[in-house]
Amino acid sequence: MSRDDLVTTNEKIVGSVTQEVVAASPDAVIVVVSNPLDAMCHVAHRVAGFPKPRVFGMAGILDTARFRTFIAWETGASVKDVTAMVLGGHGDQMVPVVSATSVGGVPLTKLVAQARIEAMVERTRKGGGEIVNLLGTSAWYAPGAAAAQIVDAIALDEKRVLPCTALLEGEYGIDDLYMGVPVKLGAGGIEEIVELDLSDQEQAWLQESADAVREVVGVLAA
Ligand code: 2OP
Repeated sequence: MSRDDLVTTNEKIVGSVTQEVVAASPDAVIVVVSNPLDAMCHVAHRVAGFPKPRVFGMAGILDTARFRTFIAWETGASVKDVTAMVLGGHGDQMVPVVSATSVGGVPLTKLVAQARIEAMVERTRKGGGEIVNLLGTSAWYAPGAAAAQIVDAIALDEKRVLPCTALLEGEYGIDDLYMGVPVKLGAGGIEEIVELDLSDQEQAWLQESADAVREVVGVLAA
C-alpha cells in the first residue's frame, strides 16, 4: 500500500476502535499501536476527546530496543547495560539520541567509531522495514513487549521515564504535534514530558522528523 492509502484506511479503523473504547471505558488510558503511529495518535486523541495525558502511542520503546540491541552487538556488552533514547516520529527520520547513549555509564562516542555509530543509527531508523523484509509481516513480539512495559508503568503507577509518542505543545520547540519524546508514566498516563538537552544536530533532526510527521498528519481526512 502507498503511505497515503495506509493513512486513510487506518484512520477509519483507529477512529471506529477508539469510539468503541471510549463507549466501553470512558476513563481508559489509550495507547495507540497502529501505523502511521504519530498520525494515528492524532486520530485517537480527536475521536476520544480525552485529555492528552490519556492518549499516546507506543513506538520509542521499540525503536530504542533496536538501537540498544545493535549497540550491545557492536560493543559485546549486555543489552541491559546499554542506555539509549530514540525520539521523533516513528519513521525513517526518527532521532536516536547519541548524546544520551552510554554503555555501563561510558558515552557511546568513546567506545565506537563515528562511522559505526552512523550505521547503527541508520539501521535503527530502518528497523521496522528490515523486520518486514525478513518476516513478510510486521514485527509482533517486540511491539508487544514494549506495549507491556507501558501497561505495567500505568497499572503499577511506576513513574517510569520511557520514550512514548506524546502530544507536544511547545516542548522541544514543536507545537500541536504527536512525536516520540521521553515521558514519565504513572497511573494517569503521561505525568510529565521530559526535555533532554539535545545537540544542535539532534535538534535539527527532530525538526526534520516533525516536518515528516506533519506531512502525514496532513493526509488525514479529518
Ligand atoms: C515496526 O517498527 C512496523 O512500525 C513497525 O516494527
